[in-house]
Amino acid sequence: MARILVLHGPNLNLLGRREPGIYGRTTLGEIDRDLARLAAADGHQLESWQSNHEGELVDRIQDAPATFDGIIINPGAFTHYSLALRDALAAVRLPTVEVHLSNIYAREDFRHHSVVAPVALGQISGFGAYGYTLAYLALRQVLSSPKEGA
Ligand code: CA2
Repeated sequence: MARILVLHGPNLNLLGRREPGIYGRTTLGEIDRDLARLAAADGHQLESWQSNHEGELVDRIQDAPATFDGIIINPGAFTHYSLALRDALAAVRLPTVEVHLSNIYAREDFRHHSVVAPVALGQISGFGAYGYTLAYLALRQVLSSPKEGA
């Protein structure tokens, strides 16, 4: 049984209610519910959490190894500049998948760079809410593979 923490960064609580042309019509509640169902069907545990506050996200990442085996994170705008989030993810060393609803490389230049990507296993960008399902499948695969050297 794997335990997965899903973290959503700032403004993602507005999903489905504003800017549907960029971020789609699916609400964060719907994304979290679908992920929880997917994980439960596989016999895994999954908990989702959103915050608009950088320090709260850092706290959740720091606490994660006590309770979780891996992280799925959409850091929102923090993606592009939060060295605090990057350092926290690097420190805990849990397998992490970075998700973006939009294709950040097809948008403004300032969104083309992720400071989180180098400490993530990989990044999924541009598939809307389905990106979270893809991230879950990727993390499930990694967590079910035998550890090298074990
Ligand atoms: O595409 C993504 O998932 C982003 O992480 C979303 C962030 C943005 O700053 C990143 O560059 C890419 C913004 C999240 C804001 O979410 C909203 C949702 C609905 C209405 C307004 C904002």
